[in-house]
Amino acid sequence: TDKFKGVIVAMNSCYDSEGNISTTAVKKLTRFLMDKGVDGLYVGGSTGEGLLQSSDERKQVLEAVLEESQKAVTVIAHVGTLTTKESVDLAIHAEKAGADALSAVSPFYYGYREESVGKHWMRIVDSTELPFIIYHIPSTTGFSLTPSLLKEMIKSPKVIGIKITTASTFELQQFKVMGGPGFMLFNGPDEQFLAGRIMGADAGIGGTYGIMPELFVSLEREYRAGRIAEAQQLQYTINDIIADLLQLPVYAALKALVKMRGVDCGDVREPLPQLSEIHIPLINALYHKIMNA
Ligand code: SI3
Repeated sequence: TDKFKGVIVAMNSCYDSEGNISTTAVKKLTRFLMDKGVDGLYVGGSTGEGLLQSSDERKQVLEAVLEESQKAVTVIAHVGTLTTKESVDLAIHAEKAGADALSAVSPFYYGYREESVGKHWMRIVDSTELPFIIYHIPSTTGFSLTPSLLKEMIKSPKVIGIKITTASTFELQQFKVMGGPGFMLFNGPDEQFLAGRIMGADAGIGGTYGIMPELFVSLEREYRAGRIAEAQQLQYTINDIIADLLQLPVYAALKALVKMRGVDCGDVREPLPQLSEIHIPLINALYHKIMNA
């Protein structure tokens, strides 16, 4: 449906100076992104540090986002954890709190096979009435979604799509076809947002959108209007920024830039790498690039 189209920000979580969740800052970030015209928010994913938080903290973040957004944008709750029980608990909470959809990475650490991953995901799916978006990110989980598991999962009408964070638009397109009519693909790598859209992604979910929402909102608008040359130009501008970002500890850099854009979300949680003095000049240069783009 249209609810899941366009620019969906994988938003940061916000902490206070002591490192505790700051619901005030989460709401401020939600407002900032909404004011920029994004279509949706993806809460507690990779950029959102969900896997570095307790369940209770994850619930606090999601509730703050939902309180501030008041249904004006689509909110997808990432509920992936290491245990089925905890993910189901987060899913049930997300439904009660008013999220529009669920999403989860595959369970990791023990190197699960397809059968176990499928069971885990389906237990989450069956725990609520919400639509579910598979989060396919083999680079961090070590698990790669297979066509056979996808075929199994889409037997449930609640499984509405895949968020695909791999560099292959071929894989994206193949999953799109496999899913059949109405099945949605969400582009993961922000540096190929346009490529993903052209090959069949209905939307993008990304972490760098948060520091330059204007650029992604414009890119999406140009793409929808069929102005591909303009869209490509915007993607080039974005990629010049992302290329610099990738020289830095990315998640920490995103938070530094979100702060420069007016919302202090604190530092990333350990063991994620923090910024150091040597990174500051590049961060400042990046900020200027973004503001002058
Ligand atoms: O869950 C999330 O935070 C995401 O949306 C992940 C997203 O695909 C990001 N990838 C990772 C591994 O975090 C991208 O937004 C990524 O940061 C960006 O493309 C820069 O490479």
